[in-house]
Amino acid sequence: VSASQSTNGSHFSSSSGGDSFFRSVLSSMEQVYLNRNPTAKAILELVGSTDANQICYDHIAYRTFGVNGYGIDSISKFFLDFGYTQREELRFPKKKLKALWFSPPNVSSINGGSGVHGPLPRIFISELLVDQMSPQAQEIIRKYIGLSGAGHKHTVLSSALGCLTWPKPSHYEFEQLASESEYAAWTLVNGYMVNHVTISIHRLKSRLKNIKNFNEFIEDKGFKLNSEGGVLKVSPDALLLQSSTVADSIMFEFSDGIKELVPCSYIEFAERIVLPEYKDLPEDKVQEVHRRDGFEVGNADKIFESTSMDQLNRRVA
Ligand code: OOG
Ligand code: NI
Repeated sequence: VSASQSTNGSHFSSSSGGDSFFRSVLSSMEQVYLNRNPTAKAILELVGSTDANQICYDHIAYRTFGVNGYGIDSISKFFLDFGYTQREELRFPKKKLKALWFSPPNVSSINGGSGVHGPLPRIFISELLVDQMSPQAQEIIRKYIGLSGAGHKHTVLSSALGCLTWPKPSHYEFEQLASESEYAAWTLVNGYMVNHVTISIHRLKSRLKNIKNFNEFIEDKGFKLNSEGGVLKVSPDALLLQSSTVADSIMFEFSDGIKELVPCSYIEFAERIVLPEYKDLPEDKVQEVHRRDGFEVGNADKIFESTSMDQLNRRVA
């Protein structure tokens, strides 16, 4: 058994205590996310009421500092313990990032369950390659990680409670990091809080199950979508289509008393097209396993920009 494989996935079923505990933790993380991000909350309510159906999450994403045990592993452990399987790695050399994704165990969800009570989402976790940052940036990151003590052992708790495992930075330190990496600055003030959840567009029931219709609908309602490289991100095989909102901002009080808006989270949308080998399956026989799985570096690279100042300050045309 390779280290990356979960060994206990089969122990959990939808009726077991393990599954209900796991979903309760996800639900707490989701509550923190909804309370801090009014756009995500409004869109989930709007889509839920318009489509009159369950909303399934395609994936949930987190950001981390890849140093001294604070990286991907600090949060992936929890998902591996509850039956997830480690999948492919993605690299973003220019952004100095690495990511891994994890597929969920095969537990049947409560029929018609929505969000964290529906089919379990994939998990996407990235980390900043801290060793590749400038000495100044490394000094700031290592300072807060040092002040966090054993925080790396309790990342899931911090995500579910909605607090940082390290003290608040000064405004100057935040700006220093932001000038080098917006990802680093985001992670310093948002920690392990959910970076985004993604609505599974193809699992909607109305005309919104087509992502082009969906994007149009969302923009007509006045929401701003991330336009980096075009609103719709399309994988080279044309089977994974993604889009996302521009992140909300939240008032943050820095350690020196300065209060300023900082980017928090966004919401993403993903349509997974049926694989060529299953294209003749009748529509009512098509399941998630028949569709394009995984992620795409080219799409992800642009979705990361959903929290960038360029996107936040953009005016809607
Ligand atoms: C993650 C961006 C990538 C995807 O689905 O490819 C992504 C992030 O902003 O942390 O979400
Ligand atoms: Ni995503």
